[in-house]
Amino acid sequence: MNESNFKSGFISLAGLPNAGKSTLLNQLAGMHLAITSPKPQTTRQVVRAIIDEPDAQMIFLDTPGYHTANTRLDKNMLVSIAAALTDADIVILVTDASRAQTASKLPAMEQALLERLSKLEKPVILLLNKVDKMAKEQLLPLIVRYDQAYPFAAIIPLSARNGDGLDDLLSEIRKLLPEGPQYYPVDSVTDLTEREMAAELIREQVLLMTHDEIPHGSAVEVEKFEEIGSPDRTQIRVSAVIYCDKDGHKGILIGKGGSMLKAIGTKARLNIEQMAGCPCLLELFVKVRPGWRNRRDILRTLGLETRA
Ligand SMILES: Nc1nc2c(ncn2[C@@H]2O[C@H](COP(=O)(O)OP(=O)(O)OP(=O)(O)O)[C@@H](O)[C@H]2O)c(=O)[nH]1
Ligand SMILES: [Mg+2]
Repeated sequence: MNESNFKSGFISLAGLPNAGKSTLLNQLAGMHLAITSPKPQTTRQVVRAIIDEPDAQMIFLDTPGYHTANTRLDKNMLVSIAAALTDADIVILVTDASRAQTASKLPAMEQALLERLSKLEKPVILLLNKVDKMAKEQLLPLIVRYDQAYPFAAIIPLSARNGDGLDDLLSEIRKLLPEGPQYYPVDSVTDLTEREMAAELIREQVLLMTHDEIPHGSAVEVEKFEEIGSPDRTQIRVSAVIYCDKDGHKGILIGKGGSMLKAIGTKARLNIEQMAGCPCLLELFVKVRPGWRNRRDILRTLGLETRA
């Protein structure tokens, strides 16, 4: 094939927290690369999924939900969104259509995001996500409302959860994708390391199993990631710390007689084993680090300090 016919590009998924961006990334990748949960602000870092086609390479970037910044962590998240938008060839704005149908106006933060996007002058595809949760006749007024709000390159109803509409999205992207090189070797799935994925899989269980302030106030650091057996590893040994904001949170995360930590560990271990393809021995600890979301040193250790 003539190399100049090869198409490639960076496609950033943007939108409000909980819109379904990470669910979409996983659906595109065909595997659980990015953690997802019903709690807003699940994603804290950009996660990439690389999709190869015979004559194209698409690099999807899942970004944190666009929100108001209160902590240094929030500000870092906004910086990483801004970078993903600046670097993008195509932007996909993901919106929860099942929620949007009840409002007559676009949410203020979504409006603010669109204003930002208009300055970047890139093609923006609107995804009306979660259509599995709504009646078809509710779609048309929504399409009209968004069409009036922004000159989208396309508006596509989709269910990130069951994959309906995915082919329409991919064919729209192929039309917009510029000619370009193969940025990553074929079959690179993501740029996350297994160690980073293990930390995220543990945090996912914290998000799913705890409530109130704890999900947002927790972070996970993998301190040890050992591979046993060479050249074919037979086991991995992971030792990780869950950081939390307050003593009270530590008590809840450990649970009565250690029950909560055990439940988090059991589920996370199964997911880590699936990711790694071998048995995993998982050790979990909980440490209190008050105000860690504003501490540059801790954020750096966690890989969440994006700013210079
Ligand atoms: N019914 C339905 N639920 C969905 C769909 N897509 C996502 N969800 C659910 O919506 C919730 C949020 O999904 P995420 O993918 O974590 O959302 P996100 O946009 O990445 O959220 P942040 O990382 O917080 O910005 C999860 O409970 C998903 O299972 C969909 O198409 N249909
Ligand atoms: Mg997410």
